[in-house]
Amino acid sequence: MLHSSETTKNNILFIAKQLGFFECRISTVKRATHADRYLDWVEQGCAGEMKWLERNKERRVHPGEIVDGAKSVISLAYNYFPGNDHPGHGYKIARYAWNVDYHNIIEEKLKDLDLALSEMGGTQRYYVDTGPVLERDFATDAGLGWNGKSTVQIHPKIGNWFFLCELISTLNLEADSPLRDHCGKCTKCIDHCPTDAITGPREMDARRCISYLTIENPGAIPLEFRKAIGDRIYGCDVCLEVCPWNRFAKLSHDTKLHAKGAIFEKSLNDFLKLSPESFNQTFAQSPIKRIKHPRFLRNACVVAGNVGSSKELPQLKILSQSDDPLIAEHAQWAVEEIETRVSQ
Ligand code: B12
Ligand code: SF4
Ligand code: SF4
Repeated sequence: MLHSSETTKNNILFIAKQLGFFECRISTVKRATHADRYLDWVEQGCAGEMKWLERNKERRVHPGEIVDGAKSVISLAYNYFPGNDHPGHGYKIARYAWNVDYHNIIEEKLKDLDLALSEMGGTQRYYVDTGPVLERDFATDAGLGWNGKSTVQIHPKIGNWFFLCELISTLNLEADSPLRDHCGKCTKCIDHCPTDAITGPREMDARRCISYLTIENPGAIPLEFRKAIGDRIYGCDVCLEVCPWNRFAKLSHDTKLHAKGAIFEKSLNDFLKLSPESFNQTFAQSPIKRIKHPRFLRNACVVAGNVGSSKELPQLKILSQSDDPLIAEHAQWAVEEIETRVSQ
C-alpha cells in the first residue's frame, strides 16, 4: 500500500527544498536498471585500482539488500556550481573541490531528512557518493535528470554541476517518471575528453580518466597520460565544461562551495613547496586532503612538467632527491620536460 501518498511526498519535497537541495525525486526499490552494465564494467577491469567498487556487488545493484523492507529510493541533487572562471595561477582544480568537502555538508542535511522521514514512520539509510549505491541509475529512474553521454547526470534546469545523494527508505512512496534523454546528436564530451576515457556514449574506462588518474590512482601516473593531464592538478571538468546544458547552470547558493581564497592564492611553485603539515593545513576541510601529501605532490610535478618554467626547476630538483620514489620519479620527469622546453 502506498504511504498516505501525496501529502507525505509533498512534505518530503518541502523539507528537501528547505535544506537547500535543488531537486528531489523518487523511484521504487528494485534491482538497478543497468546493473548488468555495472557488473560487466567491473569484470572488464574498468574500475582500475578502485577495488571497493568490486566489493558488495549484490548490495550495490539492489538497495533492498541494504535496508530490510526498503520500498523507495529518494534521490536528491545539490547544486555546487561555483562559477565558470577558474581562479588560481598555472593549474586547475575540479570545481567540486574548490572549497569545503561536500560529503560533510550534505551528510548533515541527509541526517535531518532522515529524522523527518523517521517521524513519518520510515526507516532509512542515506548516502552521498561513498555508499554501495549506483546513484546515477536511481536518479535516472526517478527522472531527476538523465545520464549524459559523458555518464554524468544532467538536470534540464541546471546542467551537470551537482552532487547526487539518496535515502533508501521503507516508506512506500509514489515513484516519479523518468525523463527523456536530451543529448540528441551532441558528442562534445566524447570529442573533447583529453584522454579518450569516454569510450562510447555512456561508457567510461575509469583507468583513462584524469579524475581517476589524479585522485583515485595510488601509484605512478602512466607516461602515456601525463601530457594530456595538462594543468589539471586535481580532477577534471572538461566533459562537464563543454556540455551545452550548462548554459542553464546557476551559481550555488552555498558559499562553502565557492572558491576558497586561501587555496587559490597559492601558485604552482607554492604547491611544490608544501610540507606535509602545510598541505594538511591548506586543505584541512577540502576533499583534496583525502589524496594526502605525496599524491598531491605527484600531481603537482606532472602539471609543472607540462606547463612549468625555469621558475619551478629549483624546487623540482629538490623533490627529485626525495626518499619517496613516487615523488622523486615524477619530479625528475618534470625536470626533464622543462629543460627540454627551455632549451628549444
Ligand atoms: C567511481 C566513481 C568515479 C570514477 C568512475 C566514473 C564513472 N563514470 O564510472 C571516476 C574516478 C573516474 C569518477 C570521476 C568523476 N566523478 Co565520480 N563517482 C564514482 C562513484 C563513486 C561510483 C560510480 C560508478 O558506480 N561507476 C560505475 C559505472 C558503471 O556506473 P555509472 O557511471 O554510475 O553508470 C551507471 C549509470 O550510468 C547507469 N545509467 C543511468 N542512466 C543510464 C541511461 C542509459 C541509457 C544507460 C545505458 C545507463 C544509465 O548505468 C550504469 C550502471 O549502473 C559515484 C558515486 C556513486 N556511488 O554512484 C561518483 C559520481 C558518479 N562522481 C561524480 C562526479 C562529480 C565526478 C567527476 C565530475 C569529478 C571531477 N570533476 O573530477 C568526474 C566525472 C567523470 C565522468 N565522466 O564520469 C558525481 C556525479 C554527479 C552527477 N551529476 O552525475 C557522483 C554521482 C558522486 C556524487 N554523489 O555526486 N567518478
Ligand atoms: S573527467 Fe576529464 S578525463 Fe574524465 S571523462 Fe571527463 S573529460 Fe575525460
Ligand atoms: S556534452 Fe553533449 S553528449 Fe555530452 S552529456 Fe552534454 S549534451 Fe550529452
